Amino acid sequence: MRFTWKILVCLTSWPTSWALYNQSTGFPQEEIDNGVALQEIASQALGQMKQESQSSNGCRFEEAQVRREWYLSLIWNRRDLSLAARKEFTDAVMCLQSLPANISADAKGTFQGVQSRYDEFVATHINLTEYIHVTADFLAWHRFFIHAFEDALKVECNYTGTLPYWEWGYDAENPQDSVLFNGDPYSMGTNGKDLNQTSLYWASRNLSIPAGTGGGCVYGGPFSNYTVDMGPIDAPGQQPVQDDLEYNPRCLSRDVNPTVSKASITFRNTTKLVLSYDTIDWFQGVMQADQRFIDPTAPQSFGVHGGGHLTVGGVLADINTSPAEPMFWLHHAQIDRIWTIWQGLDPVNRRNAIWGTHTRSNDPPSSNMTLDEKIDFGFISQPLQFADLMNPLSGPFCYYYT
Ligand SMILES: [Cu+2]
Repeated sequence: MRFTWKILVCLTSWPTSWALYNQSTGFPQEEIDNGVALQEIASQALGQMKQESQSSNGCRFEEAQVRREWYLSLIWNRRDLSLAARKEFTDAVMCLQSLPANISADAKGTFQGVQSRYDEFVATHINLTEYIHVTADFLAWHRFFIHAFEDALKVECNYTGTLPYWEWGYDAENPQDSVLFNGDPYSMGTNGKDLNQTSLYWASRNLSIPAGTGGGCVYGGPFSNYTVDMGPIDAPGQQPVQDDLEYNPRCLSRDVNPTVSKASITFRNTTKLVLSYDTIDWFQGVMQADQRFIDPTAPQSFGVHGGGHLTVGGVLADINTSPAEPMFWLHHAQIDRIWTIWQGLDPVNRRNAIWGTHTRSNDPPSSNMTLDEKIDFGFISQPLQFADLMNPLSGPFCYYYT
C-alpha cells in the first residue's frame, strides 16, 4: 500500500517537474504557447473587474453584454459563435454597408468617398488617423469606435448579437487555414485571390515585407460582392490615392500572411505583452511597436496590433482605411479585450492609466493628454470625455469579454 502510494506521488509530480516553466510568468511554456495561460489570466482579470463593478455605480455586471470569440473553447477546438450567430453578424455588417449615409450635403463635398452609413465609420477613421494611433487615446478611441459600430448594427440593422472578437493565437500558425476565411456562408469570406507575390514594398516605412498567400480580391462567401469606397492610403504594396477621402470603388483585398502572424500574434507574444509590462506607456507602446518602446527581445515584430492588421493584409493592412475591412471590428475587439485583461489584473493602478500626447509617436510634438479632455469622434458621435472611456463596465459601456 505504502509502495503504491509512493509510485502515485511520483507519477503525479513527474509531469510538473519535467514541464518547462517560464520563470517570469509561473506558467509552463506549453500553456503559454497554446493559450491556456492567457485564458486563465483573462478569467482572473474578469473576476477582479466583476468585484470592482459591484463597488461602483456603472452597469450591473449581471446585465452586461458579453462579447464572444469566433471559437467555442480551446478544449473542444470549436468556434464560440454558433453558425447562425456568425451569419447574423456578417448580415448586419452588410446591412450597414447598404444603408445610405447620414452626412449632410455640405460635408459630402469634403467626404466624396462616403457612399454608405458604413463608410462614415471608415471616413471618420481616415480623417483622424494621425490623432488616434500611437497617441494617448489610441486604446480608448478604438474602444468607443467599435462600441459605436456595434450599436449601429443593433439600432440600424436589428442585430441581436454582440461584437465578436478574433483570438489571434488560434490562427497564428496557419492563418490562411482559419475557419474565418474558409469562404462558407458562416465565415468572414475567403482570403484574397492568390497573386503569387513575393514581397511588398511599404513606401511610408521604406521597408519590404514578405507577401502573404493572397493579395487579390475576396472571391467567395460574405463580402465577396462588397465594394470598398475609399483608399488605399498607407499600406504595403498599394499605390495611394491622391486625396485621402476621394471615391475610389474597388474590391476587398486580402493577403493572409503566415510569416507575419508567426512573428507577431502568437499566444506567446500576447501573453507576454499582458504579463510583462506594469505601466501603460510600455504596454501600449509594445502593443503598437511604437519606435520609443520596441521590445528588445522581439525586434522583428510589428506588435500584436500591427501584426493583426498585416496578417489579414490587403485593406486591413492600410493604416488609414482599415475599418473598410470587416475583420477590423474583430481585430480591434481583441485589442480592446487585451487592454481590458491588462486593466483587470490591477484595476487600482491601471483603470485610469494613460500616457502620451495628441500626435502619432508625438511627431510633430504636442501636449500630453489628460482624462479631462474631450475626444473627437467625427461622424460617429459628439466628442466624449476621455475619462468616460476607460472602463467597459461604466460610462457609455456595459460589456465584458468571455
Ligand atoms: Cu485605427
